[in-house]
Amino acid sequence: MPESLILVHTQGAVRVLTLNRPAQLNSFTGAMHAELLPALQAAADDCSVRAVVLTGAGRGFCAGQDLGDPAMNSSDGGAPDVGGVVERLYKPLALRVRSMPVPVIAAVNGVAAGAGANLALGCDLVVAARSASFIQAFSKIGLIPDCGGTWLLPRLVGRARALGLALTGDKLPAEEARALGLIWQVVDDALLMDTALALATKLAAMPTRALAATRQALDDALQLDYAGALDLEARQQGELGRSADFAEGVAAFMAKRAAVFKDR
Ligand code: T3D
Repeated sequence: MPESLILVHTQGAVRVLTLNRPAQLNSFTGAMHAELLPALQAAADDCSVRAVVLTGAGRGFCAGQDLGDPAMNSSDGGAPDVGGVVERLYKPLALRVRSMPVPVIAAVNGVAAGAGANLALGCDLVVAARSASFIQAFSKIGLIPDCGGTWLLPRLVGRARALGLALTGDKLPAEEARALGLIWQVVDDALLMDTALALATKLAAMPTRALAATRQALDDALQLDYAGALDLEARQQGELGRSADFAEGVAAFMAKRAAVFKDR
Protein backbone atom coordinates (compact mmCIF):
# COMPACT_ATOMS: atom_id res chain seq x y z
CA MET A 1 0.00 0.00 0.00
CA PRO A 2 1.48 3.43 -0.92
CA GLU A 3 2.45 5.63 2.01
CA SER A 4 0.09 8.49 2.82
CA LEU A 5 1.07 11.84 1.35
CA ILE A 6 -0.14 13.50 4.54
CA LEU A 7 0.88 11.92 7.81
CA VAL A 8 -1.64 12.54 10.58
CA HIS A 9 -0.61 12.37 14.20
CA THR A 10 -2.41 13.56 17.31
CA GLN A 11 -0.65 14.58 20.50
CA GLY A 12 -3.11 15.60 23.20
CA ALA A 13 -5.26 18.35 21.69
CA VAL A 14 -2.77 19.06 18.89
CA ARG A 15 -3.18 17.59 15.40
CA VAL A 16 0.12 17.38 13.47
CA LEU A 17 -0.14 17.17 9.68
CA THR A 18 3.09 16.31 7.86
CA LEU A 19 3.47 16.80 4.10
CA ASN A 20 5.06 13.55 3.01
CA ARG A 21 6.81 13.61 -0.37
CA PRO A 22 10.31 14.19 0.97
CA ALA A 23 12.20 13.14 -2.18
CA GLN A 24 10.43 15.98 -4.06
CA LEU A 25 10.69 18.41 -1.13
CA ASN A 26 6.97 17.84 -0.44
CA SER A 27 5.93 19.66 -3.60
CA PHE A 28 2.19 19.52 -4.30
CA THR A 29 0.65 16.96 -6.60
CA GLY A 30 -3.07 16.61 -7.18
CA ALA A 31 -2.90 13.52 -4.99
CA MET A 32 -1.30 15.42 -2.11
CA HIS A 33 -3.95 18.14 -2.36
CA ALA A 34 -6.57 15.39 -2.27
CA GLU A 35 -5.26 14.29 1.14
CA LEU A 36 -4.37 17.64 2.71
CA LEU A 37 -7.72 19.43 2.41
CA PRO A 38 -9.70 16.52 3.96
CA ALA A 39 -7.08 16.22 6.71
CA LEU A 40 -7.54 19.90 7.55
CA GLN A 41 -11.32 19.50 7.37
CA ALA A 42 -11.17 16.49 9.71
CA ALA A 43 -9.16 18.56 12.19
CA ALA A 44 -11.70 21.38 11.90
CA ASP A 45 -14.59 18.97 12.48
CA ASP A 46 -13.02 17.19 15.47
CA CYS A 47 -13.86 19.08 18.65
CA SER A 48 -11.03 17.38 20.54
CA VAL A 49 -8.51 19.14 18.25
CA ARG A 50 -7.65 22.61 19.57
CA ALA A 51 -4.54 23.43 17.51
CA VAL A 52 -2.94 22.22 14.28
CA VAL A 53 0.76 22.02 13.37
CA LEU A 54 1.68 21.80 9.70
CA THR A 55 5.18 20.60 8.81
CA GLY A 56 7.14 18.69 6.17
CA ALA A 57 8.94 15.37 6.10
CA GLY A 58 12.63 15.29 5.26
CA ARG A 59 14.79 18.31 4.48
CA GLY A 60 12.13 20.56 2.93
CA PHE A 61 8.86 22.07 4.09
CA CYS A 62 7.21 22.34 0.65
CA ALA A 63 8.59 23.34 -2.76
CA GLY A 64 5.19 24.51 -4.04
CA GLN A 65 3.55 23.00 -7.05
CA ASP A 66 5.19 19.81 -8.38
CA LEU A 67 6.15 21.15 -11.76
CA GLY A 68 6.21 17.66 -13.25
CA ASP A 69 2.87 16.40 -11.95
CA PRO A 70 1.03 15.01 -14.98
CA ALA A 71 -2.30 15.71 -13.27
CA MET A 72 -1.61 19.41 -13.91
CA ASN A 73 -1.31 18.96 -17.69
CA SER A 74 -4.23 19.91 -19.90
CA SER A 75 -6.27 17.00 -21.17
CA ASP A 76 -5.89 18.05 -24.83
CA GLY A 77 -2.10 18.44 -24.73
CA GLY A 78 -2.34 22.26 -24.93
CA ALA A 79 -1.13 24.83 -22.41
CA PRO A 80 -1.65 23.77 -18.78
CA ASP A 81 -4.68 25.24 -17.06
CA VAL A 82 -2.72 26.90 -14.25
CA GLY A 83 -5.62 29.20 -13.36
CA GLY A 84 -7.89 26.18 -13.02
CA VAL A 85 -5.39 24.46 -10.71
CA VAL A 86 -5.18 27.55 -8.53
CA GLU A 87 -8.97 27.94 -8.45
CA ARG A 88 -9.68 24.26 -7.84
CA LEU A 89 -6.85 23.34 -5.44
CA TYR A 90 -4.86 26.24 -3.95
CA LYS A 91 -7.77 28.63 -3.31
CA PRO A 92 -9.78 26.15 -1.19
CA LEU A 93 -6.58 25.17 0.64
CA ALA A 94 -5.64 28.77 1.46
CA LEU A 95 -9.20 29.57 2.53
CA ARG A 96 -9.42 26.45 4.70
CA VAL A 97 -6.18 27.25 6.54
CA ARG A 98 -7.18 30.87 7.10
CA SER A 99 -10.62 29.98 8.49
CA MET A 100 -9.74 27.03 10.73
CA PRO A 101 -11.65 27.13 14.02
CA VAL A 102 -8.34 26.52 15.83
CA PRO A 103 -4.89 28.13 15.61
CA VAL A 104 -2.63 26.75 12.88
CA ILE A 105 1.15 26.77 13.32
CA ALA A 106 3.55 26.18 10.44
CA ALA A 107 6.69 24.38 11.61
CA VAL A 108 8.93 25.15 8.65
CA ASN A 109 11.66 22.53 8.72
CA GLY A 110 13.44 23.48 5.48
CA VAL A 111 12.94 25.30 2.21
CA ALA A 112 9.43 26.69 1.61
CA ALA A 113 9.09 27.76 -2.03
CA GLY A 114 6.27 29.03 -4.23
CA ALA A 115 2.87 27.95 -2.96
CA GLY A 116 4.72 26.12 -0.18
CA ALA A 117 6.03 29.43 1.16
CA ASN A 118 2.60 31.03 1.03
CA LEU A 119 0.91 28.02 2.58
CA ALA A 120 3.22 28.54 5.57
CA LEU A 121 2.73 32.32 5.61
CA GLY A 122 -1.04 31.85 5.63
CA CYS A 123 -0.82 29.99 8.94
CA ASP A 124 -1.37 31.90 12.19
CA LEU A 125 2.17 31.54 13.52
CA VAL A 126 5.24 30.47 11.59
CA VAL A 127 8.10 28.87 13.50
CA ALA A 128 11.10 28.07 11.31
CA ALA A 129 14.23 26.02 11.72
CA ARG A 130 17.36 28.15 11.42
CA SER A 131 18.32 26.33 8.21
CA ALA A 132 14.91 26.94 6.61
CA SER A 133 14.29 29.50 3.90
CA PHE A 134 11.43 31.17 2.03
CA ILE A 135 11.38 31.64 -1.73
CA GLN A 136 8.73 33.40 -3.82
CA ALA A 137 9.79 31.17 -6.71
CA PHE A 138 6.92 32.17 -9.01
CA SER A 139 8.66 34.98 -10.91
CA LYS A 140 11.38 32.57 -12.04
CA ILE A 141 8.82 30.49 -13.96
CA GLY A 142 6.65 33.31 -15.25
CA LEU A 143 3.89 33.32 -12.61
CA ILE A 144 2.70 35.62 -9.83
CA PRO A 145 2.59 34.65 -6.13
CA ASP A 146 -0.44 32.47 -5.43
CA CYS A 147 -1.89 30.51 -2.52
CA GLY A 148 -2.66 33.91 -0.96
CA GLY A 149 0.78 35.42 -1.55
CA THR A 150 -0.41 38.63 -3.22
CA TRP A 151 -2.60 39.37 -0.19
CA LEU A 152 -0.28 38.12 2.52
CA LEU A 153 3.10 39.53 1.47
CA PRO A 154 2.36 43.27 1.44
CA ARG A 155 0.36 42.94 4.65
CA LEU A 156 3.17 41.12 6.41
CA VAL A 157 6.18 43.13 5.25
CA GLY A 158 4.89 46.17 3.29
CA ARG A 159 4.79 46.80 -0.46
CA ALA A 160 8.49 47.50 -1.02
CA ARG A 161 9.70 44.30 0.61
CA ALA A 162 6.83 42.27 -0.83
CA LEU A 163 7.81 43.39 -4.30
CA GLY A 164 11.49 42.76 -3.59
CA LEU A 165 10.75 39.18 -2.55
CA ALA A 166 8.23 38.50 -5.31
CA LEU A 167 10.14 40.07 -8.20
CA THR A 168 13.58 38.65 -7.43
CA GLY A 169 12.45 35.21 -6.24
CA ASP A 170 15.56 35.25 -4.07
CA LYS A 171 15.98 32.84 -1.20
CA LEU A 172 15.25 34.50 2.16
CA PRO A 173 16.94 32.72 5.09
CA ALA A 174 14.72 32.11 8.13
CA GLU A 175 16.51 34.62 10.35
CA GLU A 176 16.07 37.38 7.75
CA ALA A 177 12.40 36.40 7.37
CA ARG A 178 11.97 36.89 11.10
CA ALA A 179 13.80 40.22 11.05
CA LEU A 180 11.47 41.43 8.27
CA GLY A 181 8.38 40.42 10.26
CA LEU A 182 7.41 37.73 7.76
CA ILE A 183 7.43 34.97 10.40
CA TRP A 184 7.12 34.66 14.18
CA GLN A 185 10.14 32.70 15.43
CA VAL A 186 13.37 30.97 14.42
CA VAL A 187 14.87 28.16 16.46
CA ASP A 188 17.76 25.75 16.13
CA ASP A 189 16.85 22.91 13.79
CA ALA A 190 16.88 20.29 16.54
CA LEU A 191 14.37 22.30 18.59
CA LEU A 192 11.82 22.95 15.83
CA MET A 193 9.20 20.30 16.53
CA ASP A 194 9.44 20.58 20.32
CA THR A 195 9.04 24.37 20.04
CA ALA A 196 6.10 24.15 17.62
CA LEU A 197 4.38 21.49 19.72
CA ALA A 198 4.89 23.45 22.94
CA LEU A 199 3.42 26.55 21.29
CA ALA A 200 0.49 24.56 19.89
CA THR A 201 -0.14 22.94 23.29
CA LYS A 202 -0.13 26.34 24.96
CA LEU A 203 -2.61 27.74 22.42
CA ALA A 204 -4.75 24.59 22.68
CA ALA A 205 -5.33 25.33 26.37
CA MET A 206 -6.47 28.88 25.61
CA PRO A 207 -9.98 30.08 24.64
CA THR A 208 -10.06 28.62 21.13
CA ARG A 209 -13.11 30.52 19.90
CA ALA A 210 -11.57 33.84 20.92
CA LEU A 211 -8.29 32.93 19.19
CA ALA A 212 -10.07 32.14 15.91
CA ALA A 213 -12.15 35.32 16.28
CA THR A 214 -8.95 37.31 16.84
CA ARG A 215 -7.51 36.09 13.53
CA GLN A 216 -10.77 36.88 11.75
CA ALA A 217 -11.01 40.33 13.31
CA LEU A 218 -7.41 41.25 12.43
CA ASP A 219 -7.93 40.11 8.83
CA ASP A 220 -11.29 41.88 8.53
CA ALA A 221 -10.02 45.09 10.13
CA LEU A 222 -7.40 45.41 7.38
CA GLN A 223 -10.24 46.22 4.98
CA LEU A 224 -11.94 48.70 7.34
CA ASP A 225 -11.43 52.28 8.47
CA TYR A 226 -10.84 53.03 12.17
CA ALA A 227 -14.50 53.51 13.02
CA GLY A 228 -15.40 50.35 11.12
CA ALA A 229 -12.81 48.38 13.09
CA LEU A 230 -14.23 49.74 16.35
CA ASP A 231 -17.70 48.60 15.25
CA LEU A 232 -16.31 45.17 14.44
CA GLU A 233 -14.65 44.95 17.86
CA ALA A 234 -17.92 45.83 19.60
CA ARG A 235 -19.79 43.19 17.59
CA GLN A 236 -17.19 40.47 18.21
CA GLN A 237 -16.84 41.28 21.91
CA GLY A 238 -20.62 41.20 22.17
CA GLU A 239 -20.62 37.60 20.94
CA LEU A 240 -17.56 36.49 22.91
CA GLY A 241 -18.89 38.20 26.03
CA ARG A 242 -21.79 35.74 25.99
CA SER A 243 -19.50 32.70 25.66
CA ALA A 244 -18.86 30.12 28.36
CA ASP A 245 -15.10 30.68 27.90
CA PHE A 246 -15.38 34.35 28.87
CA ALA A 247 -17.39 33.45 31.98
CA GLU A 248 -14.82 30.79 32.82
CA GLY A 249 -11.87 33.12 32.21
CA VAL A 250 -13.26 35.79 34.52
CA ALA A 251 -14.36 33.27 37.17
CA ALA A 252 -10.93 31.61 37.14
CA PHE A 253 -9.18 34.97 37.44
CA MET A 254 -11.34 36.02 40.38
CA ALA A 255 -10.86 32.65 42.12
CA LYS A 256 -7.10 32.72 41.41
CA ARG A 257 -7.25 29.33 39.73
CA ALA A 258 -6.29 28.03 36.29
CA ALA A 259 -9.08 28.40 33.73
CA VAL A 260 -10.42 25.41 31.84
CA PHE A 261 -11.62 26.55 28.42
CA LYS A 262 -13.97 24.37 26.41
CA ASP A 263 -15.60 26.52 23.69
CA ARG A 264 -14.57 25.96 20.14
O1 T3D B 1 -0.26 24.52 -11.89
C1 T3D B 1 0.50 25.34 -11.33
O2 T3D B 1 1.71 25.36 -11.57
C2 T3D B 1 -0.12 26.37 -10.41
C3 T3D B 1 0.49 26.48 -9.10
C4 T3D B 1 1.62 27.14 -8.87
C5 T3D B 1 2.12 27.28 -7.48
C6 T3D B 1 3.61 27.20 -7.34
O3 T3D B 1 4.02 26.78 -6.29
S1 T3D B 1 4.64 27.71 -8.59
C7 T3D B 1 6.25 27.46 -7.89
C8 T3D B 1 6.70 26.05 -8.02
N1 T3D B 1 7.90 25.79 -7.28
C9 T3D B 1 9.11 26.14 -7.73
O4 T3D B 1 9.28 26.74 -8.76
C10 T3D B 1 10.29 25.69 -6.88
C11 T3D B 1 11.14 24.70 -7.66
N2 T3D B 1 12.19 24.16 -6.82
C12 T3D B 1 13.32 24.82 -6.58
O5 T3D B 1 13.54 25.93 -7.03
C13 T3D B 1 14.35 24.11 -5.76
O6 T3D B 1 14.07 22.74 -5.77
C14 T3D B 1 14.39 24.60 -4.29
C15 T3D B 1 14.99 26.01 -4.26
C16 T3D B 1 13.02 24.60 -3.66
C17 T3D B 1 15.31 23.65 -3.47
O7 T3D B 1 16.56 23.56 -4.11
P1 T3D B 1 17.57 22.39 -3.64
O8 T3D B 1 18.83 22.61 -4.43
O9 T3D B 1 17.66 22.40 -2.16
O10 T3D B 1 16.87 21.01 -4.05
P2 T3D B 1 16.69 20.40 -5.51
O11 T3D B 1 17.85 19.52 -5.82
O12 T3D B 1 16.36 21.47 -6.50
O13 T3D B 1 15.36 19.51 -5.30
C18 T3D B 1 15.41 18.23 -4.70
C19 T3D B 1 14.49 17.34 -5.50
O14 T3D B 1 13.16 17.85 -5.40
C20 T3D B 1 14.85 17.32 -6.98
O15 T3D B 1 14.54 16.06 -7.48
P3 T3D B 1 15.71 15.04 -7.92
O16 T3D B 1 16.55 15.74 -8.92
O17 T3D B 1 16.45 14.75 -6.64
O18 T3D B 1 14.98 13.85 -8.47
C21 T3D B 1 13.89 18.36 -7.55
O19 T3D B 1 13.62 18.15 -8.91
C22 T3D B 1 12.66 18.09 -6.70
N3 T3D B 1 11.81 19.29 -6.67
C23 T3D B 1 12.02 20.41 -5.98
N4 T3D B 1 11.02 21.28 -6.21
C24 T3D B 1 10.18 20.67 -7.07
C25 T3D B 1 10.67 19.40 -7.36
N5 T3D B 1 10.06 18.56 -8.20
C26 T3D B 1 8.90 19.01 -8.77
N6 T3D B 1 8.37 20.23 -8.53
C27 T3D B 1 8.97 21.08 -7.69
N7 T3D B 1 8.41 22.27 -7.42
